[in-house]
Amino acid sequence: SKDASWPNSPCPSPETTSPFDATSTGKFKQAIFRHLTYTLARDLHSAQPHDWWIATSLAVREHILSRMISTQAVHNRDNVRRLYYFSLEYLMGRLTESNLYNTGLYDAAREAIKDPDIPVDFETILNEESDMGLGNGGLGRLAACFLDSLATLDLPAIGYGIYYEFGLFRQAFVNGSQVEHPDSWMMGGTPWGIARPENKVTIQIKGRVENVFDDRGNYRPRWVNTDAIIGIPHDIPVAGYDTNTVNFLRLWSSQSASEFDLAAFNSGGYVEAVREKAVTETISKVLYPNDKTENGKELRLIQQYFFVACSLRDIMRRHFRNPENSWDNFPSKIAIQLNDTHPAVAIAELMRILLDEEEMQWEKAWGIVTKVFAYTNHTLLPEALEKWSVGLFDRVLPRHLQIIYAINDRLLRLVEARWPGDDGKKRDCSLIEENGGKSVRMANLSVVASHAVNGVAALHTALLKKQLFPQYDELFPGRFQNKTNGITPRRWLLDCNPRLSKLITSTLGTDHWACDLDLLRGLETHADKSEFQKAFMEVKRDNKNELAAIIKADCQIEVSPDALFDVQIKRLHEYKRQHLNLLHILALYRRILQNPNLDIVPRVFVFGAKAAPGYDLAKNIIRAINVIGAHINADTRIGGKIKVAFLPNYRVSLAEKIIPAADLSEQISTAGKEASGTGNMKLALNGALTIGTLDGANVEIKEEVGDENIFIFGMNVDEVEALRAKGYNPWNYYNADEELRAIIDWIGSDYFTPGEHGAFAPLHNSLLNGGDPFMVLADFRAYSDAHEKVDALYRDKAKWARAAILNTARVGKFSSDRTIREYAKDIWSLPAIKT
Ligand code: B1H
Repeated sequence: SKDASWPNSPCPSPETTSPFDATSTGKFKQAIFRHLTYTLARDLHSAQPHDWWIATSLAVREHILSRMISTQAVHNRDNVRRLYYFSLEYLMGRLTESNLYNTGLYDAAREAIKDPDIPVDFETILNEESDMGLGNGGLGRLAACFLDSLATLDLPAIGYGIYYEFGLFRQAFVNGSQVEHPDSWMMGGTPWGIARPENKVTIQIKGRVENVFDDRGNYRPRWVNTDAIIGIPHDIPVAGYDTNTVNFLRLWSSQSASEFDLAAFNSGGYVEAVREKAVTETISKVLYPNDKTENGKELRLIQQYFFVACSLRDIMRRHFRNPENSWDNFPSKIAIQLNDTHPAVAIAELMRILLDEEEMQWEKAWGIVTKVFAYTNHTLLPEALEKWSVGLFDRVLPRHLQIIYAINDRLLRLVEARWPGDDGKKRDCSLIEENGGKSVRMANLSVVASHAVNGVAALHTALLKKQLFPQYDELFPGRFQNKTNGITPRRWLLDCNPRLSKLITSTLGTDHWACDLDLLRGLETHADKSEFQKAFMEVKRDNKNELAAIIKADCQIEVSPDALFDVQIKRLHEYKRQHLNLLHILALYRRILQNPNLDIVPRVFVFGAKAAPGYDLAKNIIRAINVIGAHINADTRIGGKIKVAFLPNYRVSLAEKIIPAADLSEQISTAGKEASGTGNMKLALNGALTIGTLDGANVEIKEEVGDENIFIFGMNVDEVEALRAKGYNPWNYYNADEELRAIIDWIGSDYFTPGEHGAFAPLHNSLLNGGDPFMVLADFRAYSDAHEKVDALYRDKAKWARAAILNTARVGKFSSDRTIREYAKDIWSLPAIKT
């Protein structure tokens, strides 16, 4: 059945313990058995590992739900200001383990499960959980980290999004090629999603707008002949770390509003009637898997509108059920953050509600809207800037299109007043793009309707102001600001790296660093002590052994923990330049073949990456890494000096295994293209050194860790632009560099795919005749030189250990707690509420 939420127990059983005295192992054990029996109807013999996972989750859920009820009771009673985070993506990963850590029940649960009656171990139980993978990459994971920090900082907040039945596809490799499988993460039920049918909402799409006289004789637009869709909320509790605050993530699933079309049904059209219903229910079926590019798909626009319309209704219901509230205090109680432009249609929807339903004057409505919304931009890549053709928009949301035109009229009057007669400025500012078929520019709408617009790293924000929106920066001075991204230290150190966490806690004499990450600076004084270096690198070695076992199981490749683990884990994109990494691997391979005695540090190149299913070049790069990697791994002539392991199905729970084991973090995007990156922060925090360009947050990581503890190479933004302006020609680099030429020719040959000519033609072509848009060839030599410095430093065990320790010690800035404090102060004006 579609609704896979675990039912709530109808009433608490008599043994239900109060949340605050049940931390003991014995009581936790009782709760597990109680749920096994009375919720799952299993006994010790029939219980499967999955049942033990659910029972364990329900045991911790009890504690979280009672805290959630009291948190929400206080927030509601005190009519507090709340943040509403609107995002089409939340990459939550697994929830049971992080909830155990955040509630302080981890040890009790682990002990409880040692009971001889429980035939499975703790790790097996936790591994039963499917990742909640309702996002593509960094943008979705950022939303998840933010939820953790919001709750931990006692900030009243609710996340809104879609309860996708299928999250990001599961990736498998067949002959080195990516194959996608559906991610049916809800199968078998999830204890973490709580259906709230009582809060269902009905919204409308499509139809047309007619103008009618209202009962006061005013000519008014009326949206008619619409299709109705029902949204059902599902709440995922979000427990803060070491605090009573429990916020929640409210995700909508769609349901058909019309019962079966009875006419069709009665005339024998049973299947047609059911199918009609199924179409409406496809809205929340599946996450679009195209990180960065999804343009022109009607279902995607309907998804966006569906969830923001449901969420705004839900916010209004909550606001107006308190008799003290009105539209006048709406902006003082409600802040909405738009996670990129994906939910930006909320701007037009709130205007529609105020103008058409509340019959408010334009200026008053616009005043409310601009006080409520703020917008985060996550990318400058032109193909990722959302545009909707006016024709499609008009078909799905005709009234909203009219409102956008009305916003645009007023905007263009403002532009005319500021720059009289300047048509260029009007073209730049307009919400409508006119070249070749009109389209709505969602980023422009978001900037114009928000009181604050932020980029996600210092460099990105500077480029946002200078390159993407210079006209708006002039028109709305002070609206743009920076909020450098962060990561939650709970999941990305405390939970995923227990060995390092233990070492840090015993060294600092406190575990408080998990909510005050700057305390890690206290490790600096230990960075030169050989005892501490030894302990730190022993942790790394143990983590590498664990990863080696996963590589063995998932890739059938043997790797040694003595090798340097060189890691690139992120979505596959040309701009992220996994192919630059591949060129370096081929260069090393060739150098060893030419000189079998070549003295290099043994390396394991670890990859994790999904490609958008329709992105052919990205898929070709995956195949090239897999096929060339397999060839290298099998070549006995090189004595195992280099190995390539591409782990399939990269996801949050796999990242939690790879990151603690990494020595080197590859952050090698073309300067100016990666807005921030967050994997770079996770890897540095866990003691990996970065090899990277001056892009995104790498710039700030370098400032924090110091130049000697990071390997920066290649062109900076100015140099990239200068080369582009001069006219970039990859052939110049190809012709001038013998080694580079040989490697690229190798890729172009059928050497690695005997009998299959042109197997890597898309990759080969993109590097040469395709013009190498991300300047891989231009940065190759600098990249290779930087790797030689990596090799040299790694040979000096003490120096490497020191640098690794200083990375961990100095990246406290990148805690999402710091990021969220800045949003709360500078954008949301949001006070914390202890409950
Ligand atoms: C980021 C996206 C993105 N930027 C469109 N933009 C999508 C755009 O499904 N879509 O249509 C999905 C995702 N994702 C990433 O955001 C940046 O590339 C990273 O550099 C950044 O760290 C991350 C979080 O800010």
